Amino acid sequence: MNHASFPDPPSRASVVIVGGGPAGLLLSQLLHGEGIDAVVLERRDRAHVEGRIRAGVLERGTVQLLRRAGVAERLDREGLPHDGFTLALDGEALRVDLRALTGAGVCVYGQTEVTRDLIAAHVARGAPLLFGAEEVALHGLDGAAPSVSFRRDGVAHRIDCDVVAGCDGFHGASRAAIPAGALQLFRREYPFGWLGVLADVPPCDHELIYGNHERGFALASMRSPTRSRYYVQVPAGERVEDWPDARFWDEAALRLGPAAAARITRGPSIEKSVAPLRSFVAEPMRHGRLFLCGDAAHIVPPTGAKGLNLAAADVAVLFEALCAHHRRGDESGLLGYSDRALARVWQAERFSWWFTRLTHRFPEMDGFDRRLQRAEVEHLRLSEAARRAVAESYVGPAAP
Ligand code: FAS
Ligand code: PHB
Repeated sequence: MNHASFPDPPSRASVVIVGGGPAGLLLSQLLHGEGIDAVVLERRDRAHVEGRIRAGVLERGTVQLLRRAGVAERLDREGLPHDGFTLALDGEALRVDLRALTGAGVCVYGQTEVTRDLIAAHVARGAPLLFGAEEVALHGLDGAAPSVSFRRDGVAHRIDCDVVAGCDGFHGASRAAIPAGALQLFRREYPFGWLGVLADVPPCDHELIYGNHERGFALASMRSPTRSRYYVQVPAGERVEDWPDARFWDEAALRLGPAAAARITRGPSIEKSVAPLRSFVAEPMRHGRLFLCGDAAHIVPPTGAKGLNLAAADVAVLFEALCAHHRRGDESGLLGYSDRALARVWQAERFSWWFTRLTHRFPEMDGFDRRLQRAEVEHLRLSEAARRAVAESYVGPAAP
């Protein structure tokens, strides 16, 4: 295992963070910046975590939090400021001018890069980020002395702590450690997924294009002026093997409309995968001394580019609460964490569901539904107030 860069597990820490994705890494980086000892337990190895291709759009609040965490130098250098995006319904383009409507834009900078920047900061600080942590189990969550056990390179470990942050994603161990009767689960499974392609070709536009076509949704995004990220909606359970590059490019071009299609540069995919779409919320986001953050507590369809940003918003609230608790023994932030985080979560669930309904083809949709989608886009074209409402949801709230 590539543990050379990281210290051995301590026997005690103020905070044990389960999961070394963006939520766990960002929370750890912020806590260490305040002198609060946190340990991150990550199941996979560093190469796997740094190789994941996920989100691409950062809200202003997320950028500000990354700056506060001291990991925004490359982001400020390489991130792409975007002042708008285009909706293309059957090829007819409508630009939503985020900057004019809200005074803010978004930043295009891959989650992969955010993760790499956070890991590099942990290495530089010598902070305990333990890859290869297997069989993670949470204990004593209902009491005042929780602990987390795990195995690493065949050796059993246990860390006593004050608080456990469950940042281990939708399939992690944290939410599973909460007794079923203590949680209310709310969910929507969508009958489709996103087939994503990453290719070292220039983007077809300087901003994102969300395409709604009779055949389904497509998205033209990017990672840099020389690296593009495209998605097409595919039926749930679709196999990547059934989508050779040529078929993908043909379908993306068709769905994005002739104007965008004429500007698409095709090239070999360097990553190709299918992500399932779901909406999911677990309430409350706290159980005793366990606090759920990010995908461990909620999932949104990626249409509204909210997943990563919601994780960062949870981290901001939990970090503030942990600082108050650590410094002054003030528990109010921890007691109020779930309600405060869920208020933001449900706003993101609402927008992501609405944007997905507007831009995707649902199997049960008939001619009436299609006309409603068209009327909704026309309403956006005619109403600045309607465009402003969409723009405000897309750019997210200013950091507190
Ligand atoms: P993550 O899932 O990123 O991280 C959880 C970490 O916990 C992982 O590193 C995992 O290895 C680890 N872990 C899991 N179980 C563990 C255990 N038992 N013990 C220890 N560690 C454990 N969002 C967007 O905004 N736009 C997108 O385009 C987009 N595309 C996505 C594509 C896919 C395939 C997926 C799955 C998600 C996508 N998302 C997208 C959402 C995504 O970006 C998440 O919102 C974001 O990764 C949330 O970060 P975390 O909460 O840290 O969870
Ligand atoms: C991406 O670039 O991966 C991306 C951008 C915007 C979205 C979803 C994904 O809404």
